[in-house]
Amino acid sequence: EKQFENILVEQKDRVAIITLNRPKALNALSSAMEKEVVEAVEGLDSDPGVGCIVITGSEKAFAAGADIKEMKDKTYPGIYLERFFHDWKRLTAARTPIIAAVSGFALGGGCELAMMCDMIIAGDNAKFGQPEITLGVIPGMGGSQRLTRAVGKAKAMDLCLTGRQMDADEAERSGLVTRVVPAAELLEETMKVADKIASMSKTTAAVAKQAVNRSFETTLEEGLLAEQNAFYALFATEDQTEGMSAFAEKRKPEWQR
Ligand code: CO8
Repeated sequence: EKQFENILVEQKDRVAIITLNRPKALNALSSAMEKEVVEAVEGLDSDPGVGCIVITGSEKAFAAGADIKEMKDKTYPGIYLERFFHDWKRLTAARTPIIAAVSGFALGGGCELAMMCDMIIAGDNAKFGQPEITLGVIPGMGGSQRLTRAVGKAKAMDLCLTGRQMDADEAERSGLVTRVVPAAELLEETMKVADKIASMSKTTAAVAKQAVNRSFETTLEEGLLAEQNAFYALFATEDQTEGMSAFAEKRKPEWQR
């Protein structure tokens, strides 16, 4: 078992849970935490025993942004040459579905980290925002791009230009979050979804995730072609044979994974 300093990693059946754990800084994202989260995700992603990854924080904060104290004295050449926070991108290369379970603040990089995940499930106390403008900067991990794709220009401009926070209900209405649940039941409700996903064929789930993500990168015609080819390709898997046979035989499928 690997020891991390800024996160906790545990596994329940086929679901792995990564808990951001810098409570004194409201889980502000540091470079050290970035390294650990990315390393943990890559390890879990390549583990056939893990069918879904949940990333969560504390009740008060999913993450209140990048660590402002770590960033404040950085210079342009410094931040550019070190490719500050570039490695978060590696999280989006994971094939395993990732759910962000958000309670409390998801601000700046915290909101952006949640948006890098495949689904966001929010406690009714969740607050989303891109307050970077109040610090004299702008979002840097996708806030101007993923947020705009998720909620549209009207809300994205509002959040990025005023720095205001959006509550869980507004986030759900706007299409940012998959569902809102009572804060006290956040992990329990998230685990139900995660268990369900993890009960599927890991290969099939990865292909489904990739197909949906493809729609953000390409035209409808190309996306449809990619989808159809992926569908055809799944007929080369034993999980397709098993899934369809199990249906016909009225039994539960047993996936190869
Ligand atoms: N960084 C560092 N420390 C933080 C951060 C943060 N982002 N957020 C909170 N903390 C610390 C506080 O400094 C405080 O520490 P201390 O006890 O030592 O003073 C502790 O956490 C508790 O915070 P508060 O006392 O402020 O708690 P409140 O409940 O009063 O307020 C808030 C909660 C509203 C969340 C408030 O803490 C806040 O406004 N935090 C900053 C939010 C913010 O501006 N986030 C955006 C940061 S910039 C960013 O994320 C850019 C990401 C893109 C980088 C991409 C690079 C390529």
